[in-house]
Amino acid sequence: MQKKKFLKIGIVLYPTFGGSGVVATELGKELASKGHEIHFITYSRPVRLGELRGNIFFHEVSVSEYPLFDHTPYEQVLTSKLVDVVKYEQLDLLHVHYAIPHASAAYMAQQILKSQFINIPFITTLHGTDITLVGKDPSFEPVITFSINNSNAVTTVSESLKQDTYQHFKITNDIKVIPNFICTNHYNLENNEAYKKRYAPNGEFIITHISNFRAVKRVDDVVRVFNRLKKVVPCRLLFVGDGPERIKIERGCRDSCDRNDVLFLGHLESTKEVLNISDLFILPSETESFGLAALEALASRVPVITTNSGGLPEVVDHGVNGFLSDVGDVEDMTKNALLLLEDKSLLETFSENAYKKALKFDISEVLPIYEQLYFDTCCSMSCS
Ligand code: GMT
Repeated sequence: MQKKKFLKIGIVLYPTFGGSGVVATELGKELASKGHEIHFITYSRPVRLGELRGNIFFHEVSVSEYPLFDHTPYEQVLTSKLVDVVKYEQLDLLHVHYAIPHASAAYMAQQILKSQFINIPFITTLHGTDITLVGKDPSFEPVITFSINNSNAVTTVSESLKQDTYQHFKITNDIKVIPNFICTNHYNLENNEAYKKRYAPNGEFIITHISNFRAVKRVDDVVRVFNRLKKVVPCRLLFVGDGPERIKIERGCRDSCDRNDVLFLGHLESTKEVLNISDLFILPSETESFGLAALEALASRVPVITTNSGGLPEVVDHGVNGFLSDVGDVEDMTKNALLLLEDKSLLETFSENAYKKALKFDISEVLPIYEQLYFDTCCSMSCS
């Protein structure tokens, strides 16, 4: 096969506020700006998609309810959609984000297309919870193992997730680490004192946490650290995002915190503006395959107080652009946060270091690695 300059790529993703959906959407947008044709395939329009351009398409997987089914078979509808889109849009490659059900649907679609003499490779990117949480449920294990081993290429977003995958499953396929990335130039915002004043009218420090409020994020540790900080330095806490734990945390804050000190901003389409006015970011997660939110904070020059679990030490350097503590050690997190909040020049140094670290994950570094993998995978499929 003659090497094409541009590929037609189908991207399968969860379209909501989770990091995997954000990474998949931003990747597709960047690939499109390089000239590739991108087809997003999922059940609703990805939140970060923005306006469609000439070479970006969205194919909705719409699942209708049948009275016979207690559970709607999304995977089968997705599989049929993949077959349809690959055939009629003449895609070169599928890139699926998250093992379940995307990799297994891609495998099934690949087999159906093969029976029609169409060969399409698929790449699976593992994002974390598909391996560390969902994957540990034995009822999914055979499907996850099979889909990883039968992907034409597999990537993980950190070295830690690669090791976890080998540890939890019987993997015979190679796994390539391609870290999450960020468009750092999107985070170079001007100082916005007026916006900062809205939340910190008396020059208080702004401490921020952004997540989907799942139990794994340990959001109550954020409140514990904040309440300790509050006794020593003037500060305000901004929560961005929403999810299962939010109501509990919000009610807890009404009892334990001053009404003006803690604000819940809910889901925001863009978090850059809030990070731009933040002094410190707290992410006390139980586990995190990478921690995209931490990288977004670093790109905004905000040092990160986090844990030493999963892939977080690959993103945050202890004592350089943030601090790593044991999971649940709120005393240590508080001590580390105070080291920065009580020393203006140290905070400034960490802030500059944060941006330097984020540059290592700039899209310009990571996109060529994905492109090379796409071409290699297409080539090895057509040569086999
Ligand atoms: O963290 C979440 O709850 C969402 C989850 C997802 O599937 O979108 O995020 C995972 O993928 C992100 C993008 O690769 C990573 O930055 C997150 O660390 C990872 N979450 C966990 O491992 C808990």
